[in-house]
Amino acid sequence: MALKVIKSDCIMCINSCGINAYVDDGRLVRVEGMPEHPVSEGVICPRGEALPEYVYSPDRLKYPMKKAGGGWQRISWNEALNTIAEKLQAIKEKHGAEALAVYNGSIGTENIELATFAQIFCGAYGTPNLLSVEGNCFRSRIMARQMTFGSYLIEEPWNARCVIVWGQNMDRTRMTMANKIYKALDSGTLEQLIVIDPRRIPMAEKGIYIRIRPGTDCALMLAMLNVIIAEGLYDKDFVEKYTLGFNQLAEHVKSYSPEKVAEITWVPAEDIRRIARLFATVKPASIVPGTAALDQHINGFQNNRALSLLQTVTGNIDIPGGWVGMPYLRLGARELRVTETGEAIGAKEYPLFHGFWGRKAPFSQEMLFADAVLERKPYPITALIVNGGNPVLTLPDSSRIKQALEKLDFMVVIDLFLTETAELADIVLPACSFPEKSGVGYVYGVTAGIPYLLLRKKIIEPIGESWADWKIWTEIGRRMSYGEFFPWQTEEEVIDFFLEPSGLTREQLERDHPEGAFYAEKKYRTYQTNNYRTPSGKIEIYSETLKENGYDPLPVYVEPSQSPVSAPELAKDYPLILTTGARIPQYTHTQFRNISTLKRAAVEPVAEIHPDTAAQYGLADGDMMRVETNKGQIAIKVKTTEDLAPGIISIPHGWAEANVNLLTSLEPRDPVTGYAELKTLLCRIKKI
Ligand SMILES: Nc1nc2c(c(=O)[nH]1)N[C@H]1C(S)=C(S)[C@@H](COP(=O)(O)OP(=O)(O)OC[C@H]3O[C@@H](n4cnc5c(=O)[nH]c(N)nc54)[C@H](O)[C@@H]3O)O[C@H]1N2
Ligand SMILES: Nc1nc2c(c(=O)[nH]1)N[C@H]1C(S)=C(S)[C@@H](COP(=O)(O)OP(=O)(O)OC[C@H]3O[C@@H](n4cnc5c(=O)[nH]c(N)nc54)[C@H](O)[C@@H]3O)O[C@H]1N2
Ligand code: SF4
Ligand SMILES: [Mo]
Repeated sequence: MALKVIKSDCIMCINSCGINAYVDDGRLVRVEGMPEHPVSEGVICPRGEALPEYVYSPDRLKYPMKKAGGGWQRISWNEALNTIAEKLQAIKEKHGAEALAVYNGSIGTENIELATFAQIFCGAYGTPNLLSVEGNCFRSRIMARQMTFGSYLIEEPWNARCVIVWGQNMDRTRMTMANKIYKALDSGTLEQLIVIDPRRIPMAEKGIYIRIRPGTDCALMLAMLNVIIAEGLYDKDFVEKYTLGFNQLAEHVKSYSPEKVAEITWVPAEDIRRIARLFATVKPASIVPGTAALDQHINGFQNNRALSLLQTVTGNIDIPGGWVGMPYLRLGARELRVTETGEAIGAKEYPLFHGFWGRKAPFSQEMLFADAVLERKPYPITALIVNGGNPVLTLPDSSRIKQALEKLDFMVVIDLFLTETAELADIVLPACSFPEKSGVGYVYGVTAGIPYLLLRKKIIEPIGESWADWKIWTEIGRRMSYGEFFPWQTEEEVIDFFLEPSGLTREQLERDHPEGAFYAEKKYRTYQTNNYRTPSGKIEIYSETLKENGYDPLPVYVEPSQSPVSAPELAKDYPLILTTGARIPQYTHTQFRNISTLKRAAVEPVAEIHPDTAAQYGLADGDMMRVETNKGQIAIKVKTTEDLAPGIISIPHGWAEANVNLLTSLEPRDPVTGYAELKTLLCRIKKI
């Protein structure tokens, strides 16, 4: 039988690359990149290529199971769903709806059906505690840009003449964007590339490389603003017409001289001047910032604010090649409701994370989850449903998270595999992988700023008794008499509901545009006709909203909480800098260690360290060492590299056998977003 090609997209990570999936007699046999996809342009990574191995993995959960007698026992869907419905009802009656939390991991970003149905369920049940990955990823930058521009503007580096790649190793994490940047460099349209990173990443070879001390970026941003303003290199006309608070900023950044900031950041003053001048004069210019690398700091929110101000004062806003507004769609939003009853955990501590200007966010701050379970603060959480996530390995302070998960009265995990988190559950439910169900690919708008949409086709039949996430939530909801919130009978109806705001129909996408379609045109220079959607209608350089809530209205540099400057006593015991969560192309967070092609290419966890630092501790490549912070210790293999500055240890996350989150902490946190510090801690090492 001839091979059939199905055009779809891959959501094994946030890139959501377009794919051509080859099916032979109902079986997925091969996956290639889809050249005509405007975001990925034919690029895929080893995970995408391993998709057949992933979907047919013998480790897949094939039927619902319950914990019994210390092991797992197969049960029917009916028994699983009835038990869940009964337990959830009892919990609500005993403790109130907010005692249930639902955790959506990273997969909730690219899989909008999963995230939307979890949210509909939370709304119907009445719990405000939807713990989302947004509690430590991505929302910081969205919030900062919204607060500055009124909406989430997105970088457009492929049209820029100058690009700063700031804390993003896109050859490993965002190959689709790397591809666009390399193409622009090759064609000569991109003239000036600047890389700011403690690691000499591959892209650094193509431009100016600035090696920075981790966690000090805000100081560098403010020094660049200092130079740009002092030397009159800012866009006076733009600033005058469209912004508010420039004079306060000019005054504020006077105290961040390049000389002073050079001492903080390790970046020489002449380099600070050089990159500031280039960024301000080679136009258009776009800063492409890392998501985790700049956000997961004590000062992460202000990093994002300061980046917005660099774009603003240079007038690189809403022009091709700058940061640009997007015609967003609110897919699925019609049925969403943010629960009005009960206050989400973290709502008091992080009010802006929960919403501002009447725009309420549906999430609660996951960093406070363990306090609620273990200390009943501000009230007890006694049950958890994990829908696509592995928090026991991915949240900071794994010991405390594990303790909290073990204390829960009831826990359900919906996943494809029996993960480290699922092992702790009372019931596990088998979810379909994405090729076993239909969906809508829409994440390109938010991540790449490209208003494109694709029908994610069902490619193969579900494995075992696995179900699509939307169906699982619907069936639990119906058993709890929330049927009115879940009116959809078929997957087609679900897709139609999601597509409704797009103006595109399922039939059009299936028949005429299997490769996907643009749902709108991007517009530039809209500020000439429209106001910004901030309270003042202008770009708010000085933020009254932040001030009213007790925060710095202009970004202020704050030392990482663990550093020789902020914690000299701690630094005596723990003299090295620990940065966590460097990614490699084979894995997404905790996933895919069971896929043999991928595992063969990246067999075990390694800690990267400069050879000189290793030598100081008598360590060489392949040795085992103990890494210890004030939180805990792990054993891990040494890999030396001159790409990192001496004195820094870089350890990836997601490995159960060397779980770096045994070394991280749930506090202190960014005061605005509640994000934890994962990129700059102090540690010590010892050969073992
Ligand atoms: N120390 C440290 N910790 C970190 C980070 C760091 O840099 N350093 N990074 C953080 C960041 S940025 C993130 S985003 C988080 C990620 O944290 P998590 O999202 O908790 O981690 P994942 O391993 O991606 O978990 C996703 C799970 O979803 C399952 N899954 C996949 N597809 C589906 C599906 O369709 N349905 C269902 N039900 N399940 C599915 C997978 O099998 C997997 O078990 O980790 C964070 N943790
Ligand atoms: N293969 C793969 N790709 C992924 C993921 C994955 O798990 N695997 N996860 C996805 C997700 S959810 C996310 S959030 C993103 C995360 O990715 P991002 O945060 O966008 O960044 P990365 O591309 O991992 O690169 C981080 C770079 O920042 C540098 N860095 C670390 N700390 C600092 C600092 O303080 N300042 C500066 N200037 N640089 C610093 C590191 O040295 C590294 O080179 O990746 C996404 N893509
Ligand atoms: S980068 Fe790889 S895993 Fe991520 S969407 Fe693309 S092909 Fe899939
Ligand atoms: Mo993330």
